[in-house]
Amino acid sequence: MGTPGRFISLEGGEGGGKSTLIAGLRGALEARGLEVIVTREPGGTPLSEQVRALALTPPEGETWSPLAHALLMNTAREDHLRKLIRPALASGKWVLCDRFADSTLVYQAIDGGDLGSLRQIQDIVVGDTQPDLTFILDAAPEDLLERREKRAVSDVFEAKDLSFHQKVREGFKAIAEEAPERCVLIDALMDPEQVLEAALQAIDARLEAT
Ligand code: T5A
Repeated sequence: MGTPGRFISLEGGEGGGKSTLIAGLRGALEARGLEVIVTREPGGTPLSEQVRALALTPPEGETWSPLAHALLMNTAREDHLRKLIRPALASGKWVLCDRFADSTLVYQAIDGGDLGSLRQIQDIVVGDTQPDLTFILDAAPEDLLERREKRAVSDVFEAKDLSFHQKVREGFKAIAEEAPERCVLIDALMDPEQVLEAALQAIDARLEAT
């Protein structure tokens, strides 16, 4: 068997620039001759994309409990890992994933999910398939307001107020402090080119990317 690929997740609050960074990373890594898969959570496989719709845009007037939400995210994740992420890594591809398990620990805990239970579910679903590297795009939520508004996304989290987004920021920062060997905090207010440069530097410092 050849060398396995690398798994990189991108995290942070809404509108932080994850999709923009992923596009840049894909180009830069492909230019190095690497095979790159870009995917997202919740989603990434046909079944998980259906779960995404159910989780993020439930029928009007309906809401999920934090536990049910976490189970949905992890149901989607199990399918995504089994059908796309693990096979891609095993065949030597690099996987760039727009959000992964850290998002469940942050968002569903803020909504009231019990952190111990969330971690237990995550252990079962994710197992050893932890990202090799996680970029957390960080900025004060008020500084990202304009960007968020530009996107015209309307899902169950977009409607929340600034204090919710502040908790999201703190949640991701806490994860970065807990797992410094995996996580790299990037200032999301830098120019897209500078954000990409910071990410590539971290890849070069921490992973073999040649
Ligand atoms: N969720 C997800 C959970 O609750 N639990 C879970 O387990 C998981 C996996 C959807 C929601 O799902 C929740 C969390 C989320 O609320 P999502 O689809 O990732 O998650 O939605 P968003 O976080 O809202 O992601 P977006 O794709 O909408 O935003 P991005 O990717 O962070 O930002 P991006 O790149 O689209 O950029 C936004 C705007 O800013 C500009 C872009 O051009 C764009 O207009 N921009 C910049 N401008 C200036 N400088 C930069 N550096 C810029 N980078 C981007």
